Amino acid sequence: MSPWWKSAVVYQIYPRSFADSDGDGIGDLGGILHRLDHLAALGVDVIWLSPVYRSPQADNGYDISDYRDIDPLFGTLADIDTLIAEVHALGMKLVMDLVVNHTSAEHPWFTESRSSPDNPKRDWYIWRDARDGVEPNNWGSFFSGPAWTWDPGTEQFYLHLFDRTQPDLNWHNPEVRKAVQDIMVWWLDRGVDGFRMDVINFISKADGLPDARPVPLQRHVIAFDGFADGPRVHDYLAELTRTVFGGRDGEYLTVGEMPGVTTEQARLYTDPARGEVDMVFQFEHMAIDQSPTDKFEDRGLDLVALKATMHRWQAALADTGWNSLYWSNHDQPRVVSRFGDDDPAYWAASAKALATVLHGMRGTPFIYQGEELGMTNHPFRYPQDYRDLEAVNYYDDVLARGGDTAQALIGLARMSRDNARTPIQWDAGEHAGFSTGEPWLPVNPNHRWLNAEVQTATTDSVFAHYRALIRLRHELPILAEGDFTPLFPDDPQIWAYTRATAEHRLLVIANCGRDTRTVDIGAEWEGAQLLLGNLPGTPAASASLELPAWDARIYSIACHAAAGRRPA
Ligand code: TEU
Repeated sequence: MSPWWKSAVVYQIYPRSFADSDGDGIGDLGGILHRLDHLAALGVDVIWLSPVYRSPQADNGYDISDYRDIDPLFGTLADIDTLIAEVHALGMKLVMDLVVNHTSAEHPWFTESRSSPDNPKRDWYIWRDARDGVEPNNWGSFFSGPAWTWDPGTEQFYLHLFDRTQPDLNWHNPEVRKAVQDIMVWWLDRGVDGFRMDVINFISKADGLPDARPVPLQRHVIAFDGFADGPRVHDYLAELTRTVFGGRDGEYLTVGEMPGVTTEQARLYTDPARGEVDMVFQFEHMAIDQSPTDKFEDRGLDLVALKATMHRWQAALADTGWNSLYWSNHDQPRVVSRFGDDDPAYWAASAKALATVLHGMRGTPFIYQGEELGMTNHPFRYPQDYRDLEAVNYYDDVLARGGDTAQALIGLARMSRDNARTPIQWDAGEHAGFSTGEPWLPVNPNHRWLNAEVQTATTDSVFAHYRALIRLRHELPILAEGDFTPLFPDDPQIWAYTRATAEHRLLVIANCGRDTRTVDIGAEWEGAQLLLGNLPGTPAASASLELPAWDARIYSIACHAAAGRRPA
């Protein structure tokens, strides 16, 4: 029997920006509890909660100082118990974010580790001597500068792939692995239904921590070849699954967030026979409009390339393994502004068209909070508008090396993670119904017309379209199981593919642009039933379709011939 998560839809909550119950301008568990009806109405199966553990919040909770407590910003352990119970009562599941490639520098493990070279926890992190008076290798941090920070007290460098406040754990040490297992079991005992595992393909670093291939004009290099999919990562994940779930892993969901993962590696990670993770969250399609050496340098969207990468992943995991499908998360700009068209004339149709092509694919769809409303990028303008440490460090870095700050601001406005983190737009009122206090990041001014209250009361809203797509996934096994075949791969504006089982065929087709297009889909689709369209008055299929701007459709035909061939 197929695992339950193959026909499930996951919804990601970024708690800081979802809903605030106590008026401090920061979202919290009480706020989530209060808004669970929104998720029940949408029809999602699983909630993935971004980190709510105790944390200094340098990276908004991705820097954890106590894995067994809730940050007072968000509430208490009693609140999470209530949330787990309420989510279950509504028939949904709750998956926690597990951030264990690194801890916060304020975690007691690290305080001990840095206290002296012979502290028993010294080896829980990655410490090295200086090389010729500088960092031990040329690795750079994802958040600008070197991936090493000097500790004057013990006169060694420690490794941090992310911020200096996020030291990397040494997974080579069995005590570290045991400590992580214990944390996971502790949360399963509390009733959670699985984990989204942050940068989990980074936990095994290359032996000897070799220099990365140099990049011209860059002193520090993001060294994917040095830490992604390293030598022991598969062993560590298999060990984790074995020890934590003890054969009951089918009941739970594990999602490995894996930047830089290749399709070949993803097949290994998600091969059920190997018992590592259920699905990977990969990033190839998120890099399509970015320069390889600077994510804020916009290359523009090449739709043919975007389709090609998504289709390659569909093919690569067709027989073994499983894809997760997503357009956005808390680290990416809003998809309707990025790959769609947020001009008011095209905004709704393009949000629905993008949703349609994603949710028609094989894999488990993830919806990031606000995406179901078609929330857009924020009109950020000035350096001081940003809260995210990645954006702040990037700007400071450009400034320090005398770079083009005007260009940097254009890049940040398009790509900054803060675009995804503005408060959810619940209604047209003050602070968009997110909080009674001043929100930690400003509300998008378009909440006057773009908000949940309007959309849940409207039958042709972006929200209603997402709800319809989720319902289709629950009702039609073909969406989970059917084969995937791309059509018109070289067309720069039409995104189309078929899904097929022996009994049933679907055609998913979208015009990803403003110009009307006529597309010849062939006589076999003549008269096919329209399952879902995003514009009013969409007809049944004909051999040739006329698709206005951002028109998206799903057509269905039952294959009687195939059914007739079945043995009696
Ligand atoms: O992100 C991992 C990651 O590599 C990226 O998505 C990253 O945030 C981006 O490329 C930076 O340019 C995860 C979390 O999702 C992210 O929020 C955390 O900041 C990061 O790990 C560290 O825990």
